[in-house]
Amino acid sequence: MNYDKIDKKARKILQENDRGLYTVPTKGLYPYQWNWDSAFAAWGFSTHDPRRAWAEIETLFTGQWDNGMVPHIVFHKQAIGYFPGPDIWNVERVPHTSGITQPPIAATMARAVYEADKHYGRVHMELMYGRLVSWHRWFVKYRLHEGMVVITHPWESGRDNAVDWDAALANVDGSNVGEYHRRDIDHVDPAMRPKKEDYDRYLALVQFNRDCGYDEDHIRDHGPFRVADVGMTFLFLRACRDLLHIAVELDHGVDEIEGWIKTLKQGVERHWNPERGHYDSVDVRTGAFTNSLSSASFLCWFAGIKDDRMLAHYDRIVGQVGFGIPSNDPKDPHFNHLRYWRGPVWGMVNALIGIGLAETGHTVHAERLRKQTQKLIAEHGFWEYFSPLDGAPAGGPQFTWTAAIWLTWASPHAKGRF
Ligand code: 9WN
Repeated sequence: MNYDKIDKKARKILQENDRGLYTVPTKGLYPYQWNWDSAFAAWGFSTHDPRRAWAEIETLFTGQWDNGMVPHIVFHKQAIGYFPGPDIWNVERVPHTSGITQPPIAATMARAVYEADKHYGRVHMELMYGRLVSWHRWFVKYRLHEGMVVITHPWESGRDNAVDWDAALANVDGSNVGEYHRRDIDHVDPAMRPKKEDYDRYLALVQFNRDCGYDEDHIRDHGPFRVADVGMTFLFLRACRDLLHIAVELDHGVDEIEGWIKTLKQGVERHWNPERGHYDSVDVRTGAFTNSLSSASFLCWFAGIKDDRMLAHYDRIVGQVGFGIPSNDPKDPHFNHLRYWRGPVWGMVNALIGIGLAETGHTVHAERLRKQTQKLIAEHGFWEYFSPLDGAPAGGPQFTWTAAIWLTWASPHAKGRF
């Protein structure tokens, strides 16, 4: 295998998806700037172009709202290929944005970019610090429920049609959203995307949030969908730890962030589903566990939780499939190897799980996961996601975050850690 050639290809993908000061996740399917995709892109750029890496993060924060929220999409310019666009979200600010957020990994990736080149990065880190703190404050103020991070729309999780949301979504009425034209299935096989009944409900939730003027207090009290997402809690805990590290480095006070970490650790305990013996999401409106063992449950190590109880699940699953941790347990009755977040394996989730495993001392597991992901991408290409059964490519091609994690973690030439 010619890994130099694959490294080159990965850099070329970042370059081709680069719109100057931000990258799109992939041409056609996703023509705007997405929140956590950009954080991964910055990490990818940090391997060869720190200046561009900082620009990516700074451009993302041009979309930050006055209340601190960083939206899941920033619509820097009108594009026709994606629905719902800025006209549907109807957020009155420039640049236009969506009205919901996404996994807060920017602090983690900003730290990674900073560590890659501290001398150049110092002033950028100083400029970003306050904005990162204000986004984290927004989460703490509006989105913590007993220390767990709550999402008000499946798109916020970044795992749109995961089994975790099934029961909660069943209570959302999607029958009155009117006619609309989905653009995603103009680009990708519908069998690899969420179903129409999911989309109707996604739109109903967009309309609810928009029609109350994105009033978080109102959404908390009356919103039809509120789920504590185990993935968001782990990623936010990790991001708070990274923010704490940055605070020390820049000589800022740490008490507030330490308080958040303490609260989130209590939340992590509430995510433990004792009946099924794994970390799980919780439907806040009913108090019920979602009974979903997804790849997000394995982000515990990335959050710094030293918990060997998840290892037996891990070994069983990777023993069953060949390319890391799939987005849904292969033995779950809803498992579907190609349908998006209900079975496929995602390279960048493997990367986070692998880094977590290595950091918590599970080095053999970590190395095996890295090698499996390396083989997956080297043999099948830089796709959005893949079948965990045979590695078949799925979703969009030439994907930014798959290229980014290749350069930072999966390539034999990569650092393989932060
Ligand atoms: C909705 C861009 C995004 C990712 C998400 C992924 C998918 C969007 C969609 O694509 O979601 O945000 O329209 O399907 O689920 O994680 O950020 O790559």
